[in-house]
Amino acid sequence: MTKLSDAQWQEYETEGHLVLRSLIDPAAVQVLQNRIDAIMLGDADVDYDRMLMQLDSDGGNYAEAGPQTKGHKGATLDYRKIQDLEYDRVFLDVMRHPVFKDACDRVYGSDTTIACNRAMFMNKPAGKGTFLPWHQDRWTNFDRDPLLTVWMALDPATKANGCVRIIPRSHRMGVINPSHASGFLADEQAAVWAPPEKEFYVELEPGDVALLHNHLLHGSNKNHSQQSRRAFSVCYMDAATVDSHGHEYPVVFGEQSLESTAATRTSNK
Ligand SMILES: O=C(O)CCC(=O)C(=O)O
Repeated sequence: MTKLSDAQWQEYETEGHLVLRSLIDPAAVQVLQNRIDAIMLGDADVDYDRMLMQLDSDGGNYAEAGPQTKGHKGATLDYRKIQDLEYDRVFLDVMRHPVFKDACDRVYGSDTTIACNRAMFMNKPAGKGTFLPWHQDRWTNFDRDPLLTVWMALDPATKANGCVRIIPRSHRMGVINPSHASGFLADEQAAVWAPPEKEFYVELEPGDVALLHNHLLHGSNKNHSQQSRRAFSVCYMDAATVDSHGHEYPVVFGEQSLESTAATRTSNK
């Protein structure tokens, strides 16, 4: 598959999400699984000083997860998040999948150069994992909101192991907490906008991909199972986006090469 159908795109626009089953074939998924495990264990030929690596929390509380800072933090599979994966050729290749280019064309226009806001591994290690509160994927340091995120399952993602949960169609509600620097809802807002009866669990098999509108309300629970929940997620944005911190973002689709920019940012969530 290299392009989405118009019917699929209509579903994405209506619902704020679209699941693409088996987009990545099992052999390619295995390569990504092996690669991320090697990165976690410190065995990969990557520049660790360039990668944000965050250890998981012990008790599942978001505030107790490790610092979101650059560099390897020990040989363990208990990482929660690893960012800056666009600098790894294995992950960059899959980020350039033609379906993701098609989705970017549909969102931003085919002439728009596309940068990577963040390309990250999000993990809920077996029996661990950190609760991620309801939020929208937006940040106040940008002059415009990134609009498209791709979330790829590298393990089965289930309700039991903390798959992403969403409020379908919530991308149409606009920005709910505009003053929060990274889009989190206050508890009172979550009670109103994300009641349990409206939530939907995006259960996926390895190689399935969910396209998510960045304004779609989402979050995820802890992992209550012995199955790890490894995933790779990429946020694509217009490369013309201006960041108030002066950070530059690597180009994924367009003329400027990935290596000619320097991403020095960190991000919350
Ligand atoms: O992988 C997850 O659990 C969700 C990640 C997420 O929502 C985020 O980082 O903004």
